[in-house]
Amino acid sequence: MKDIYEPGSLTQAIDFHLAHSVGKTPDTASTTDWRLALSRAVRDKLIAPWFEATNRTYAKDRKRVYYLSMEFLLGRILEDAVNNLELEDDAREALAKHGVSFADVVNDEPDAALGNGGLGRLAACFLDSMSCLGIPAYGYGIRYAHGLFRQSFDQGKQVEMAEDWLRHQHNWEFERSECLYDIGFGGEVIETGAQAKWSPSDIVMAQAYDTPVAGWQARWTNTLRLWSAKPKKIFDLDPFNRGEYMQAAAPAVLAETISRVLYPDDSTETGKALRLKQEFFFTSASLQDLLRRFLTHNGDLRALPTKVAIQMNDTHPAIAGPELIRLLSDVHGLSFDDAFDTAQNTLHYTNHTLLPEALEAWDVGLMRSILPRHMQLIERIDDRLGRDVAMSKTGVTPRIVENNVVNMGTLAFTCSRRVNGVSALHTDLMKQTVFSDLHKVYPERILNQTNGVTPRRWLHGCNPGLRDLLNETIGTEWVSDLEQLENIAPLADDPAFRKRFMAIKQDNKRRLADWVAENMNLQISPDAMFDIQIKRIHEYKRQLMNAFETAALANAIRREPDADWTPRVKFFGGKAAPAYVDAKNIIRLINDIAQSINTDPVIGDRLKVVYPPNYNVSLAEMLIPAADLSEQISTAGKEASGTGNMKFALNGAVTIGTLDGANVEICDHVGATNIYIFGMTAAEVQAAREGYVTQDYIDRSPILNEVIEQVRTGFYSPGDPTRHWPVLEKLLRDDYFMVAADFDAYWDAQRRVDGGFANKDAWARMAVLNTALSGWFSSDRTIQGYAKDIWGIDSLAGETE
Ligand code: 26Y
Repeated sequence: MKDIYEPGSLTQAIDFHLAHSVGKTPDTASTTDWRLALSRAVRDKLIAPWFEATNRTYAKDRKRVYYLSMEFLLGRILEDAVNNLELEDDAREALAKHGVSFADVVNDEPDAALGNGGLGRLAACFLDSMSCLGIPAYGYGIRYAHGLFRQSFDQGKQVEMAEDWLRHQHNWEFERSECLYDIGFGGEVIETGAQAKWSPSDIVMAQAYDTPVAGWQARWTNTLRLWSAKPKKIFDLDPFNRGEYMQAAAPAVLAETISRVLYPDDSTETGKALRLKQEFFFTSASLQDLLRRFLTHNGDLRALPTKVAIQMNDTHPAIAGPELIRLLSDVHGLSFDDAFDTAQNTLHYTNHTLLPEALEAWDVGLMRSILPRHMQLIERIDDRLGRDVAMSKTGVTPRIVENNVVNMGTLAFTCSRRVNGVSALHTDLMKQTVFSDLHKVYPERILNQTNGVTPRRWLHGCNPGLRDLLNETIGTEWVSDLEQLENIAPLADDPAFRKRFMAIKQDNKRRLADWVAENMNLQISPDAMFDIQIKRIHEYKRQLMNAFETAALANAIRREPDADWTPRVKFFGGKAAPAYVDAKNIIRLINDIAQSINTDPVIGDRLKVVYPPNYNVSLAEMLIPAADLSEQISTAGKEASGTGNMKFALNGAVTIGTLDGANVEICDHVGATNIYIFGMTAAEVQAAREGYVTQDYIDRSPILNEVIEQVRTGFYSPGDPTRHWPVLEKLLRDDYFMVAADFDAYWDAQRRVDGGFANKDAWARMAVLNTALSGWFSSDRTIQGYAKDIWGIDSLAGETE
């Protein structure tokens, strides 16, 4: 591993790869060519630690973690690898010799956007942490040809375009053409005595592509194994020879459809059969693969739980329960009961949402037609659940199959040894709501693991200014032991330190302002407060409440332009699921409000609204370090955890938020005086549902009422006055997420924020304390919790060299 740190070697490696891997000379190389050459050079340095990690895992026969996830929202890989290997200075220097900018090269890389939002990004942070901690692990997912759609705005309306991250050579992965598994669909079950055999009518092949995931300083390197769908039969020559070219190509096209696109869907329902096929496709391939690996060193499959822990990232891989039971019993000959016990002791399930529309449920008919054997096994699992329920004498009646649908949450729960929520509040609500019956039957099963974020990408990588200040002040250990940030807490009272801390914030803001000027043709002042809400657009996240507050603030400024305003720039960023009409209407309204405010000379620099299109991981890396205020304003009880909230706090932004998800724990850690909490609690939200009338709340709030009237009369859509009526219609008919009820509390909290920001010293103190006291939100801490409480696994500690 020594070679990694040898200065100078990178220069030669880049030059070598530019010639030998890319086939270019320095004078003809484009930015992309340089990126490919640098990527190869950096990738080479991961290989030795990667092999070594594998060898050590085999040598010690260590237990492995398999993280099954439909989504891995990695973002850019090159810069992250450079950071983890601490090669930035070398890379910068090596490229500079050719007059090439390191920033241009890393920014040339398209994001690997194999995910929609929080759940997918969490999976990526977990991979990073498992490598950092030396936990032997595989991430298993789908190698989508097209990741999350690209978003643009046409007159304020969201337009979606196919994303194409693999168009240029993607040289982080290794294609494993020999690592192939058959994945069946449809057909019938042939039963002979007690033996059942599934005979599928269609077979698609899953082929592996491996990406090494290097941990901090390449102490350990794991693998992300993504499956790509390939046809069983490459090509049908007969129809081709008859000139029926389309027909000849059709079977291959159909097979490849399975890994073609990521469902651009955060919580609504879509093209059912294909999604179910995707879920089974990657789950089955992953299970076949891990069983093969287990069997190379072990004989008795009943010992599987001692060497393997499988984590199901939400219910998307929940078919793992019946599929593992099928493989263990139908294929490897265990009895059903042994297979069930083995599977259950191996599998664990994380729940990420309580929203009913995001809880997966498949029609029994659909399940039976695509996975007939699994449907039979699901019924047997349901019988076992029924027996446990009866034994428990709890009087509850949870079932997996109910009203002709398979409830995947109940299936996942029943097949798992441990089930976890993603924040303390969310876990409590799981026990009280969706899983209350199952919790009574299995009171030991649910536990909490509050989410976290990787400090490598979300501080060390994205905020070099702050990184350097921290290194200088408290040393470098914080990168892999984030709670050491507490050591800067006393410096919140040191004016010189505060000054440096805020100068870094100011630099980050200036960089963002330059980007906005260049890319959005809008001038914003870095002296204004940067107030940022970035996340998927969803009614429960209440971007609408923020938009209304923005409009109300503009009204107040117009009325009294010479009052003492705290200048603000409000940033919005996020995509709406293409089929989620109400969310898309909100995007258009925000863009119209932005247009109206940004062109109003009376408002000027007191308020600006910026909504950059195509929010993604890379944009987040620029926005978060530049934030003064972090908007975390979901209806209490609806945001399972949030992880953006943690990234902001870590980078010294102050939160305005409800007592929802992990905000509750952020408040506990940073202290109630360093956060702006407002609005109803989860319990109050429940209580307010009874007899809720939106209009009553609007009538009581002159500020909100004025904005609603403006929207209604076309103030933000002159020439098309009814344009935003659907937003109002929905709000008045069904304000399920209680925008109206929380509006005044939000407005008041924002005015407190104005006052807070005006006091520069007090604000800087809060900002420093947010960074100092957010160390607990490292995904390293989260993963240590999973390792100890769920997987029963040791980290690298005590095992080095
Ligand atoms: C099945 C389909 C409809 C579906 C697809 C994706 C359902 C849900 C999802 C994604 C959910 C998700 O991203 N949930 C988020 O997970 C984060 C990580 O735990 C949380 O921080 C966040 O609060 C939660 O909304």
